[in-house]
Amino acid sequence: MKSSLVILYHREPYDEVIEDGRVHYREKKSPNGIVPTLKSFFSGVQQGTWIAWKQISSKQQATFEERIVVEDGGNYNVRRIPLTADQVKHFYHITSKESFWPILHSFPWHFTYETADWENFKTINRLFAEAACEEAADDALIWVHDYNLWLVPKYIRELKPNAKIAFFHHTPFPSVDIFNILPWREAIIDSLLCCDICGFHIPRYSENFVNVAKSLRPVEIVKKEAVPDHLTSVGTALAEPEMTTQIRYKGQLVHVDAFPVGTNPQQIFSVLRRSETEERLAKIRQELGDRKLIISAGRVDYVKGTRETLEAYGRLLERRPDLHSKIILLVTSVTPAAGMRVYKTAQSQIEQLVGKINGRFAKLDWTPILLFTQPVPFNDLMAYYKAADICWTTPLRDGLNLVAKEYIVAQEKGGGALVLSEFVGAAVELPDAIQTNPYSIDRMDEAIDQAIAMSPEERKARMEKMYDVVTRYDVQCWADHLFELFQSLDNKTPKKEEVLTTV
Ligand code: GDG
Repeated sequence: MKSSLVILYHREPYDEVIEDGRVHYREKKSPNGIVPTLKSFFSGVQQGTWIAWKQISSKQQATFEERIVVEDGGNYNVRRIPLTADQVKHFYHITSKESFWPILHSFPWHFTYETADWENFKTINRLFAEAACEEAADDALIWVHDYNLWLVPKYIRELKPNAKIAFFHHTPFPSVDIFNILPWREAIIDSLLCCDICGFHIPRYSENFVNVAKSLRPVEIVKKEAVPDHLTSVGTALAEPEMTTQIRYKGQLVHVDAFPVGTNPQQIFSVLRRSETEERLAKIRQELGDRKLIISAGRVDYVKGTRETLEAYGRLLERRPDLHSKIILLVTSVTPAAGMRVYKTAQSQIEQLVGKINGRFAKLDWTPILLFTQPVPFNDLMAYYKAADICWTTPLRDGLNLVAKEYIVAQEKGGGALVLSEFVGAAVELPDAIQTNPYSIDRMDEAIDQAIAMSPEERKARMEKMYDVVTRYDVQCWADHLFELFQSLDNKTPKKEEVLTTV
């Protein structure tokens, strides 16, 4: 049976573990904001397929299963594209992470061209497109995720000219001056201009995309709109007053849209209600005693600004001896995938800095920073979010930042405070966070001081407003928006109820 929904995301939705000679599929351990979001999207699908790569050795080729069925909250096939270790290294670890990632996050000085393998990238993107066309029903929704699969829309369009293709960028999309550093910019933009829908988290990114497209190709601007009321339109670093919502190129109408990913509040509530989470939370609170907990969670990555956060914490302890023994900073800084040389420097800088600060301030009964470099189980993470007085999430650049939204949900209108970078997509949705500029020592210091000093009344008032936003614009709302957009394309598109019952 062909699928009515085909999702292409390069990583598999589970970890494959071999125990007692048998293969088991387990919840992914490494932190990743995208996999759980897309998994929840499948929860009500009648027939869906997820397409990902799978690294296999030559010995495994003979017994490799291309398609497997996953039953974790939704029934769907996973179609696996077998790749060699060398292909994975050059596609993901090098070309994606050392060439595209720095450009997407406006770190052009990290961009490397010489090691990129564009031919391998094209080959793998073509394999994904071919698999999608084999799996998709004629009227299927084919939804491609993230920059690793930038060329897939073009290849699908060649193989299946009438396919309905949506693309969503989970990262920022940089300004035209930065994006055009990529020597492959025309091929990427030509592919994105083959989509029916090209989605981004926020209007700044979608406008950046339109400006890049305009700079490289004679695209026609068909429609512009004011940004939706719930997104900040003026006065902050990523605010944008209006957005282009339709462009046309070579007869293809592309709907350009900005709809930030939401988190899954129901999942967080159900985790918080589990007895083991309640016990964990009680234990954390008991161990904390009178101490305040600040949490900073995320993957190891220079864009996440963990070094800048640690430096700000060091300065805080330096100028506020009154806080010694009274606060603890819990940092999760977990390597997302093994073997990425790009993260080695970031990780060792973090470890050194933690050692330096703890070495300078620790007492026998107080360690100022707790650093976890192994993934914290999701239950425990939610208990930490709930227990934390402050969530400090100040990336130098981040597409959205789900950590901020998860913290708000886990607080359940409690009295926590959120210190948030102005340079993450979520800042446009959360004007009630304490917003700060992680590039500025003064702004970072002021923000953490403000969070520590904020009255319980003000914390609660701000948290309530943010909770309303995050629970209203949740992952369900995100999925609904895409389906509404899809339905508006033409009436041949399957109705949402025909593809999904619930998300
Ligand atoms: C990409 C974009 C965009 C963190 N530490 C642990 C752990 N986490 C979880 C968090 C959160 C996820 O990892 C991180 O999500 P983010 O959104 O913050 O960032 P990315 O993974 O970089 O995601 C990002 C996102 O896509 C969605 O579009 O927001 O901008 O870069 O869910 O809670 N989870 C566990 N243990 C940990 O130690 N279990």
